[in-house]
Amino acid sequence: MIDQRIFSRRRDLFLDQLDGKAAVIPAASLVTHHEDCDYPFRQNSDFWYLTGFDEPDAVALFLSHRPEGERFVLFVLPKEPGIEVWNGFRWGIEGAMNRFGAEIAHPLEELPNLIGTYLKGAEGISFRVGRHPKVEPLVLNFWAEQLDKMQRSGSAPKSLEAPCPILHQLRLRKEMCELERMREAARISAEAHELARQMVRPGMNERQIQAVIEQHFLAQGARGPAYNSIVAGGDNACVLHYTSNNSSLCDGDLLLIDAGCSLFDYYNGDITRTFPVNGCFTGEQYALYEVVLAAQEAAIESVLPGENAEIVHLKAVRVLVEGLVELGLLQGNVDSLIEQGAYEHLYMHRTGHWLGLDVHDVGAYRLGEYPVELEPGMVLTVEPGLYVSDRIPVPDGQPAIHDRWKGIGIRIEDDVVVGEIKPEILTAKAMKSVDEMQRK
Ligand SMILES: [Mn+2]
Repeated sequence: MIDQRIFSRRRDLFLDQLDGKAAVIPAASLVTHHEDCDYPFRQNSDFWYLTGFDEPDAVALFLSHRPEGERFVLFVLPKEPGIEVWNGFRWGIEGAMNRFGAEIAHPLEELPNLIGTYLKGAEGISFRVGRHPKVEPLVLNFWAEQLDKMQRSGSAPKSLEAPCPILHQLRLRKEMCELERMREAARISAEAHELARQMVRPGMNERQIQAVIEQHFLAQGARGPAYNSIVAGGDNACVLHYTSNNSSLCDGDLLLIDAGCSLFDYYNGDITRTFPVNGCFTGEQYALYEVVLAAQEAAIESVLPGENAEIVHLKAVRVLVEGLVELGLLQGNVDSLIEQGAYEHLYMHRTGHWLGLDVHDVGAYRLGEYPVELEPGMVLTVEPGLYVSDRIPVPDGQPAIHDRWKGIGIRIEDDVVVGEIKPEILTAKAMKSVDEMQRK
């Protein structure tokens, strides 16, 4: 787990950059699944990043305008044995201070009364509007009152700004301890993919494979799946967010699995592998698999300092389009096919995303006109694919697709750290070579 000193250092960095402003960062709330039942609790990643506190409804204040010793204030659900006997342990006020380093802590119900006292004197307020319906009116009312009084008081917060640019810039570059946790999430996720591939046989249901994968996550001490696992046989793999996972696996089809675990401190793995259900590629499957694998390997090679996510994407697209032209699934000049997007009926998504506390992690891909340069310690997924189905019409001028190609969906995804000299593939323990994907 991440040491408390790490959270404390992050708070110092955040407070430094707030520069006279006050930030209000709320925790997540429980979400109702159906009457009387909640979804498993999932902490807000910004709140977690700064506090390591895993309870719902708390609110953290970061007060860079206040003297030392009064800059990190937590409002938490108080200890209440009568409620804890139903819903479990709470750290309460004492725990918030002694265990989580809050300099001051209060019961949550005092937030409406006290928020003004703490925010007063701040030059601006840093708060994400539109996301926290219970806390937002408190922040806005305070600001409105201060503005009303400003003529006489002479001061009021001058701006309301989003905390995201500061926080997400910090979160984009992973610390050593974060990379350690991501290696662990990747290890468990990769092992689960290996287990799944070894046991798949024609006639099994997709759910049985999902169970094997998710059982391994839990048995290895992960919190659970990082996102809804995709276990998609045959044509189901051409539905990018297929999660019903309830079809029978057919002899002769491919199986695409996109699954990764989330650890208790919310670091995530995100892996996709595709292989034949019966252990043997058909000619068409083999040909397309080789193209996707070549595209993925070429793209991973460019996960280096100074490159950017756009370059990684274009590397993959070029290899995919070249391969598709060679196979007769596209026709024309490679450069103009890329320029026109004439491949998008076969490859309709981007090649990757940042990975961290959120699976689609925060951090800008572009700043204005310019793509963000990759730096050591950034982590992104590299996940090209090809999806051959009737869902998207073939664009004018491109060849009709013969039935023998249809129902093939392939994606190969690894989690990659931008390395000084070469990329570090966190998920390398999940096999992907053509030979490894086949059963002898
Ligand atoms: Mn992904």
